[in-house]
Amino acid sequence: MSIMTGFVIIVIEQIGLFWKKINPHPFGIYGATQVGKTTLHHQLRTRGDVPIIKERTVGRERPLRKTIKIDGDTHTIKTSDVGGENLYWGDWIQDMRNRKVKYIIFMIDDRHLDKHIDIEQQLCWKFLVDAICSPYWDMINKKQKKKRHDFPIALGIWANKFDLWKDKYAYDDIQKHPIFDTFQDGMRRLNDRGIPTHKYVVSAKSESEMVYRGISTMIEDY
Ligand SMILES: Nc1nc2c(ncn2[C@@H]2O[C@H](COP(=O)(O)OP(=O)(O)OP(=O)(O)O)[C@@H](O)[C@H]2O)c(=O)[nH]1
Ligand SMILES: [Mg+2]
Repeated sequence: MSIMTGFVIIVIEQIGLFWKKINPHPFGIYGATQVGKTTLHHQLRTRGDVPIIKERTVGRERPLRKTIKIDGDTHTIKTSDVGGENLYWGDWIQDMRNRKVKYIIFMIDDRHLDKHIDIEQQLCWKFLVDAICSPYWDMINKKQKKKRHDFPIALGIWANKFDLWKDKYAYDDIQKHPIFDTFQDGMRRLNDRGIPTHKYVVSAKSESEMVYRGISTMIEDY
């Protein structure tokens, strides 16, 4: 290989890296209150152990870039932290629409297994799946028809706080863990719409590598 060819390859690589940096992948992170969305945002910004977050997020925060590096690969993503209390669920849809979100992470924890009467996660999951699958942005009045590129590329269900529930329930294969069972129907509906889904397990508070690997898998596999 001549020096010139080597030089051209390096320049192309640098342009690729620069392009990735100025074109962050728009990620939307949603899920019921207290599942760990703000914690995940902190983990994406500062690799390490995230302090306990006491405040609940109010409304939708300004979108910010985050650069993650894993196995020599670098990805830049952009996310906006949104509250999970039910009065903010409408903000999730605004966030998807305004920022043209391409990858969605729906975070859950084990509250529905721990306390069967707590169905908050199932309710907001149904709300989100209905909104994504709807051909209209305004579902009620059947107005503002979506275009093809308005649908996300992929959705990941991320079961968070693994450190707290890993020994609580019996399972053979983590992919078939009962924590995901109740969300299966919605995943099928998304698949029927042509949106692939994946299941993932994390401890956003303490395991930065799990978080970074999950993000890079979504970008690279879909
Ligand atoms: N043990 C453990 N606790 C976690 C983990 N992730 C989040 N938490 C805790 O769960 C609580 C809620 O986390 P937040 O990040 O504030 O949750 P949120 O989804 O942003 O909540 P809203 O803003 O109300 O929607 C906090 O006390 C976190 O410290 C985890 O991986 N392990
Ligand atoms: Mg929050």
